[in-house]
Amino acid sequence: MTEEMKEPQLGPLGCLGRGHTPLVLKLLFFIFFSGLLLAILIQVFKVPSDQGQSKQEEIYQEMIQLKAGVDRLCRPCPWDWTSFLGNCYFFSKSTRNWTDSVIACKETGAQLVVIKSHEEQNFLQLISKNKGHTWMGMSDLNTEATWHWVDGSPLLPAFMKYWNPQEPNNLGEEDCAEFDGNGWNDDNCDVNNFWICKKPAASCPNQ
Ligand SMILES: *[C@@H]1O[C@H](CO)[C@@H](O)[C@H](O)[C@H]1NC(C)=O
Ligand SMILES: [Ca+2]
Ligand SMILES: [Ca+2]
Repeated sequence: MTEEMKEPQLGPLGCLGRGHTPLVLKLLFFIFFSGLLLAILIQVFKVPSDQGQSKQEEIYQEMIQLKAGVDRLCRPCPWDWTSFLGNCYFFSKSTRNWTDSVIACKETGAQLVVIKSHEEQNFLQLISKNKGHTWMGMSDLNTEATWHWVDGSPLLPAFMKYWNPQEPNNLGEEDCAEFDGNGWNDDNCDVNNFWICKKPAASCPNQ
């Protein structure tokens, strides 16, 4: 009887007696676990996004390096050609007559060299002096003593100083211009000489 009476009393007493403490504890636990859960959730979502960002950064860096590598592979001039002031030059290792030299250059998408500047002239003259007689893209085949470049432009007076002394002399019909020693000479077009082809350099990034 006593135990039966106590039981229903204990229930409400227990609840009432310890009523405030568990509620506060429950609240504290709720707040604590909510905070913990939030922290875990933040970690769970933050870590992959951080890794995602660093992965992106890694790929970006690799792409920059790859582009730099490709840029280094880009060459302003073909292999075996020499780059000078924005143009590419091919210095032949064999010899041909003037007409065949014109053709040889055309076949590589270039022109038998047309000289446009004094720097270029001095550069080509020096190389040819060390090598031997070398054709340039200039002749008076159309009209004797009227010199034209293969691009159709006339020989400008500013460049006439490059003729060697007493040249051009048209000795026994000489209609093609060559590098000869320190300057130019008109020579028989059938003679086999070295030749120089010229074409514009390709534009490469950061070069
Ligand atoms: C140039 O050389 C080629 C090949 O040897 C020859 O066929 C051609 O007739 C020559 N041209 C001149 C103008 O000498
Ligand atoms: Ca001539
Ligand atoms: Ca001559």
